Amino acid sequence: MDRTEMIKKLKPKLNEKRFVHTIGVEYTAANLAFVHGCDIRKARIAGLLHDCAKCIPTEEKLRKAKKHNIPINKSEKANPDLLHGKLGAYYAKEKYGINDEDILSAITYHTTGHPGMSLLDKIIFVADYIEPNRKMIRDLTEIRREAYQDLDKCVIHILKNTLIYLNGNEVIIDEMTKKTYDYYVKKGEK
Ligand code: DGI
Ligand code: FE
Ligand code: FE
Repeated sequence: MDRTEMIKKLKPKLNEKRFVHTIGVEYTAANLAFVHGCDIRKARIAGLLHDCAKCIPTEEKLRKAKKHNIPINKSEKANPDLLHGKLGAYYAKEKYGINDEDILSAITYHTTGHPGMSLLDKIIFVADYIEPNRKMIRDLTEIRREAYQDLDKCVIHILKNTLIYLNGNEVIIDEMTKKTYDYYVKKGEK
């Protein structure tokens, strides 16, 4: 499936704001791939499809995950919107014909990250946070600079701010978010 065909399929699945964000992530991921020496084609596809399941209604996300035998953890049960990464990777494969495990992993983990992320995983995780249509949030100017200068430092900064934000909202924090943060802080200390 080429990009035009992919977009034709994807656009009706998203609202206008999410589509604009998606194109922003695609181009930001491509730019990060230029700088950090990652496969540009993979970065663009992962960027395009990362939120393909985002606009499915919350309860339906849970239903679809069960239907497709996607494992659901405690925090995903409490907050099924977190499933849009795993569900997105499922649709990328089944509906968009993506069999590349690197792309599917980047989509799967784009919300929480995971310990030992690949370069492409990190690029999508970061591009999702910094793309130009994101509303200004704490430290975003600095985080955008770090994205091009020190990717691991940038990943830690995003996770740290996400954890602060989530703590403030008193929601259940996915174990993976915390694990990923601890992993990269430790890695940075070495
Ligand atoms: O899908 P996007 O909005 O582009 O970005 P995303 O996939 O990073 O999702 C962001 C949302 O996910 C935001 O509302 C915060 C939430 N989130 C991220 N990590 C966790 C989390 N929510 C909970 N409950 N627990 C987490 O660990
Ligand atoms: Fe997302
Ligand atoms: Fe996103």
